[in-house]
Amino acid sequence: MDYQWYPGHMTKSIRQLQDDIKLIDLLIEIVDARIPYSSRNPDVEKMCRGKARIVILNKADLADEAENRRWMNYFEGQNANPILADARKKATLKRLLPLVNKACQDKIERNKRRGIINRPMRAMVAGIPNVGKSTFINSFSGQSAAKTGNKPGVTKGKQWIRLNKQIELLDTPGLLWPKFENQEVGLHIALIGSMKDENLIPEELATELIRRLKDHYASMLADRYGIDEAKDPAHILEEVAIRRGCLKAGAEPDLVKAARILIDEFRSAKIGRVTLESAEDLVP
Ligand SMILES: Nc1nc2c(ncn2[C@@H]2O[C@H](COP(=O)(O)OP(=O)(O)OP(=O)(O)O)[C@@H](O)[C@H]2O)c(=O)[nH]1
Ligand SMILES: [Mg+2]
Repeated sequence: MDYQWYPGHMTKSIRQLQDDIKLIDLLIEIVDARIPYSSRNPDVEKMCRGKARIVILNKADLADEAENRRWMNYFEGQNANPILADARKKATLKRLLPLVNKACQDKIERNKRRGIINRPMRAMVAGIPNVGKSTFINSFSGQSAAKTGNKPGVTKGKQWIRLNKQIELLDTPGLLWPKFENQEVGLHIALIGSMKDENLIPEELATELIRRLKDHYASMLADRYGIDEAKDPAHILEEVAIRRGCLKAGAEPDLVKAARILIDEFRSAKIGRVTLESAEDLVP
């Protein structure tokens, strides 16, 4: 099947994003730690020239810890100011504040030279669907933040959340469209749940997931479902159905039901912490 992006209503959000980026000093790009490559937006780089950047590897609690470390190294090598995060946790935010200062250092110093002192940095969160943007803003603003309200002039109609003396956050996140350079990227986005499930074929997604787990996470499927991993993905799915009692009339294995279980248990990391893309593949 074709792993397509939400067609249609992206043009509006692109324009919105371009307008919002003009107002900010810092872009906080949230990516999914299980697919840091595919969940990054291809055009953000261009749109954010001259702005400070932070890359949040979110849902790191669901991703493979060894891969988390590799991705941190990779992004550090790109001076992208990365941080591993669970956006639901307050501890994440504590680690984030010093990073904001580091990322914005140039801007803060430029301001100082121009006599502008104590002006908070204005930040915005952006990311593809379901990556944790709202969760992040909620954790952040739940902390101690007060809405600073509409400000006239440059920020007509925008709500800013005052986090502390140093940072204000735009309270609506930017929705990014991911890259769709090939089917692999689309598949990964579908697997983590950032594509509308009603457009997907569960058995096909599950079979692709099984293929990847067999290759990169040997014995994970066997441990969880008690199946024989040597079999091919389609047979493994059938066995998962049988093991989990997913049967249709006439004791036929219900592959759709089994596929949904497998995908859910992958997405919630019940099956184990899995990263689908290795940073090593990007390093020459
Ligand atoms: N395990 C885990 N779950 C998270 C994390 N961050 C967010 N979630 C969950 O991921 C789901 C999506 O989070 P949202 O904050 O709604 O994502 P969003 O980017 O605002 O999504 P859209 O508004 O649809 O674009 C929710 O069920 C969150 O509880 C995280 O770091 N770890
Ligand atoms: Mg949201």
